[in-house]
Amino acid sequence: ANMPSLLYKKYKFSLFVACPSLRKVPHVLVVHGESGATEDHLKKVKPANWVLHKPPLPIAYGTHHSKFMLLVYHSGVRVVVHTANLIYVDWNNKTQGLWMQDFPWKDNNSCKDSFFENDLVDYLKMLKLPEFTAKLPAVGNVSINASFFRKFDYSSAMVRLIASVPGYHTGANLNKWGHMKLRSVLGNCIFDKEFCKSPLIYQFSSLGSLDEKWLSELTVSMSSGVSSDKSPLGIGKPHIIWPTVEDVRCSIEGYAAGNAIPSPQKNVEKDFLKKYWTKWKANHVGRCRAMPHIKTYTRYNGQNLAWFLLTSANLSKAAWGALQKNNSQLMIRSYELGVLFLPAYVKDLGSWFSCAGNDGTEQIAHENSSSSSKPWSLATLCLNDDASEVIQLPVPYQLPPQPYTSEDVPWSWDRRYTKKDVYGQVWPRHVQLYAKQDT
Ligand SMILES: *[C@@H]1O[C@H](CO)[C@@H](O)[C@H](O)[C@H]1NC(C)=O
Ligand SMILES: *[C@@H]1O[C@H](CO)[C@@H](O)[C@H](O)[C@H]1NC(C)=O
Ligand SMILES: *[C@@H]1O[C@H](CO)[C@@H](O)[C@H](O)[C@H]1NC(C)=O
Ligand SMILES: *[C@@H]1O[C@H](CO)[C@@H](O)[C@H](O)[C@H]1NC(C)=O
Ligand SMILES: *[C@@H]1O[C@H](CO)[C@@H](O)[C@H](O)[C@H]1NC(C)=O
Ligand SMILES: *[C@@H]1O[C@H](CO)[C@@H](O)[C@H](O)[C@H]1NC(C)=O
Ligand SMILES: CC(=O)N[C@H]1CO[C@H](CO)[C@@H](O)[C@@H]1O
Repeated sequence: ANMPSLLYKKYKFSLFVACPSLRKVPHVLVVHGESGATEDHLKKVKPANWVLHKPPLPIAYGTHHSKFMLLVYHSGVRVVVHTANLIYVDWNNKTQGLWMQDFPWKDNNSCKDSFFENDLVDYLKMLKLPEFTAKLPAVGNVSINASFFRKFDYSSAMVRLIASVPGYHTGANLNKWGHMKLRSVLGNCIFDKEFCKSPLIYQFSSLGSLDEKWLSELTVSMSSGVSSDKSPLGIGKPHIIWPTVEDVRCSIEGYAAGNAIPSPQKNVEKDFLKKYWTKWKANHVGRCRAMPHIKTYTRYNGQNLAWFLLTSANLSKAAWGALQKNNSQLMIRSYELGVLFLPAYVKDLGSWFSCAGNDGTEQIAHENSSSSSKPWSLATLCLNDDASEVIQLPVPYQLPPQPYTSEDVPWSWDRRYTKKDVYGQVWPRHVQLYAKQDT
């Protein structure tokens, strides 16, 4: 009865098998990045209630890489941003991240908007969604397009959206996407003094062809923000968390896991990168052997976090964008979507609104104004402090990360590895899991 009416998601075949109930949803809009035989097959086998849409990719080597869902319920909308493809192995054998929050319909005539709403609608507009009409219990026949999503009240949003869309972004759009969006959002935030010059983590599952100049451009964005005395936090030292060959060999999938860590030697084995390598260690959450497909970026001091970003974006110019023309233009190739956790956006909600509640109507989210005025802070699960103003995020790796030793070799997928893995296999190994390998 309270079935979501719409779903936007990067397409993967196994969805048909895994989720037969999706056939009962009146409208499913699938935003995908497939082409060729996979796209043809998809068109052939799709149920009648599915509308397929491939967003424009105006720049070569771009992909639609975002992983998110907008689920429209009788009572509101559920927004889900995650890192896993809709395939078995991604959800069962890897480390992934998922964020979600439910938002109620706005009251009639409410014109309350929010950063979250504007960012979401701006992003959806860039996807050039096909418009269609749906009959929804809450509002009757309604046209479904990007602006439709303004009908929900996102004022309780706990995160900011950080998206990438392909294009040459200039002028007012320079700070709207990619790492320049992150730079501008962080630049408007005040952080605790403990984060002055504190280090950064870049953690992802595919490494683009980088150079030092671009990496410092990205690091300027990641280091953005001011401390309570209004002085800039200053540049943080980046650490790259990346699995070693031994991590992949000994993982629960063996070398096969390397298929989803698709980076060639020429990208991985650059001399200037050596100083950044640190290990994937996740004993505290039991995920050492579940290889990361999650992508996260954060700034930390001890177990405290200035901010935390969960995203689809790899460490690549295609995903984050590269400045051009004397820094007046940001060129981005791909679509990416992430959520940025910031202490300033944590709200003390008296109760959580849930779309899946009995009828959804009684659970309107509201801020609890009577609570203490101590500012919120973010931390890992390892912080030994149960102060109620601390939000502990399930950061999957241990901080601080340990640097590689002289024996550690960063994983690259086009080398030969002859030491047998847990399944007695060597690499290269042909892994046919689905038609087209996605990173
Ligand atoms: C909004 O207006 C519609 C009719 O226009 C009405 O059915 C509905 O109950 C109203 N919703 C609220 C929350 O006031
Ligand atoms: C809603 O749309 C359906 C067809 O899409 C139509 O049959 C129906 O009359 C419409 N209802 C209203 C109230 O416009
Ligand atoms: C988009 O949908 C909204 C509400 O669903 C509707 O009011 C608006 O006219 C539509 N916009 C366009 C450009 O068709
Ligand atoms: C997932 O891991 C399990 C062991 O935990 C293994 O049996 C299975 O083959 C793996 N699946 C894939 C597709 O790698
Ligand atoms: C580049 O931009 C800077 C500051 O924005 C400006 O001072 C400088 O003249 C520009 N250089 C060129 C070559 O346009
Ligand atoms: C608001 O916060 C106070 C103090 O934390 C708590 O005692 C109270 O129960 C909260 N009110 C609601 C409605 O949750
Ligand atoms: C889809 C996507 O953005 N993946 C990128 C991750 O980084 C690699 C570089 O190794 C790119 O080739 C992929 O396109």
